[in-house]
Amino acid sequence: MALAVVITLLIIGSLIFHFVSPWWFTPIASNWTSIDDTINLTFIVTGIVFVLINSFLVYCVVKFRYKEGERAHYEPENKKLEVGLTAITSIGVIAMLAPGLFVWANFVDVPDDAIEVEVVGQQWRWSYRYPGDDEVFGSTDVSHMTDENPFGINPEDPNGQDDVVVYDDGLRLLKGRPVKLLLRAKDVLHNFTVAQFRVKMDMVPGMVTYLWLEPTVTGEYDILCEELCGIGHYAMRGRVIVEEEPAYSNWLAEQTTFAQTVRENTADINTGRALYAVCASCHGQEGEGNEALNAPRLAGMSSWYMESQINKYKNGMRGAHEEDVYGRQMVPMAATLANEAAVKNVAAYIASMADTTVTETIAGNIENGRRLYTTCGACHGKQGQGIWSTDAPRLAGQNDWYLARQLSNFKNEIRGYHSSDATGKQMLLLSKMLKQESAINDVVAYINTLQP
Ligand code: HEC
Ligand code: HEC
Ligand SMILES: [Cu+2]
Repeated sequence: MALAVVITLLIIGSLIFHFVSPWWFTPIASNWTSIDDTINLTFIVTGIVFVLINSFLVYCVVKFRYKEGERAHYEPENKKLEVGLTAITSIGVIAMLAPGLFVWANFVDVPDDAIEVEVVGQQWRWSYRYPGDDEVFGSTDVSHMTDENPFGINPEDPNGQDDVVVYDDGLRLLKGRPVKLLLRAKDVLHNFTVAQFRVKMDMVPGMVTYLWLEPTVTGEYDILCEELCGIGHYAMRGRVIVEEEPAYSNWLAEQTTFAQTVRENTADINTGRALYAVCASCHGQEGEGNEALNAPRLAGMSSWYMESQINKYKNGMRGAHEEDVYGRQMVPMAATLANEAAVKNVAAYIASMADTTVTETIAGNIENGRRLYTTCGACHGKQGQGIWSTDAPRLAGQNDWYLARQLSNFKNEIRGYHSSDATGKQMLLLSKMLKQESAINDVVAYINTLQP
């Protein structure tokens, strides 16, 4: 009898939970209400079956419970019952699956007026490409991929010159206009998902997969990777911004084209050397860093990382938090670099500087640090040498006091918190794995032992 009561409570509890649960769909922001309808239909069918079967169980437990002197009746075959159950089950299964086929037919049939946008996934970031004024994408190939050409666009292809490349900003879509997203992966399987759009698709290296949708609500949503794609998988976040005209076209017109990124790449080290004179007062003549002035070593840092950080200071993504005492000092200094060319030139000069040696100031449990660093090495490299394809800078040979301060800045969310700072946000998420106070010192002490 107690069992019957428990099962009854289970049925009632499950129904109540289903209807008042706070974990429900986020408000939909695309045309794909049919996906919600099929999910709801599945809930209805499985819900009815759940209630019927469990109620039947309760009935049996009560009706056929043990009674003195009564014996079970053995009946292995019952044609009528079997035919009936098979028929009802078939109807239920068809009701759940058939509507999905119609939705799928829509899903693979992209409207003719859809805009095409390419999304590229890699461990662990997203970047986007628009076809430009000619509305045709340039061809791509892995053999063209370099740190200056992460999409691998064929430099000889005239269609590729006006392609708009977006690395650091989010994906922008136009409200009310169907869009076909062409999905590519550079390294492993990823999966492009925006919960509010209801559609998702795997990204497979060597293939171009696609999905289409029509954004219906303006706003900003998270892009998630829903394929477990490696150790930093959870840090693979992006954002999509749905806008109306003219904001969308204005934004698109401001972005750099592939041809522009190639042209800007011819950095001039001598001009950079002259610009560095300002920097030397804090970072040192040789770029060796100066602990008394809290300025880290710059010598030998790769130009892509230097550029990204200087631009972050310029755009308010770093050094803007009021508790970021040291970062704030860098903001006016970054502002002395008037344009993109100046940033590239000084970064190229810094990258050309010879390595300097640093003195250790931090002690910690190196064994524990080594254990913690296994995760870090996936992005920063086993020897802390830095890896451009993961956007993770070199750590080996950096001033340890600076590394420790950055780690606590990330942990306290005074660096990497800005909504446009995708790479900073990754590191912010990762820094949370250094839970104990001593973990920062341990991992930094281990980094001190690395020789790239
Ligand atoms: C007034 C002293 C000062 C001057 C001058 C200065 N910096 Fe800095 N810089 C700092 C400090 C302090 C930090 C560390 C910020 C932090 O701890 O968050 C820093 C950090 C940086 C970083 C980040 C390094 C990293 O590993 O992320 C870069 C890049 C940088 N500076 C470049 C420059 C360049 C280029 C110039 C010259 C245009 C310059 N700095 C001039 C004080 C200065
Ligand atoms: C998912 C990839 C990833 C992993 C894993 C990762 N990092 Fe990072 N890390 C980054 C990126 C990207 C940046 C650059 C952030 C930016 O652009 O502001 C960064 C920046 C840093 C910086 C700042 C360096 C500087 O010059 O300012 C430190 C220090 C750092 N990471 C340490 C670590 C440590 C320690 C771990 C392991 C606990 C770790 N990282 C794990 C991606 C990663
Ligand atoms: Cu992924």
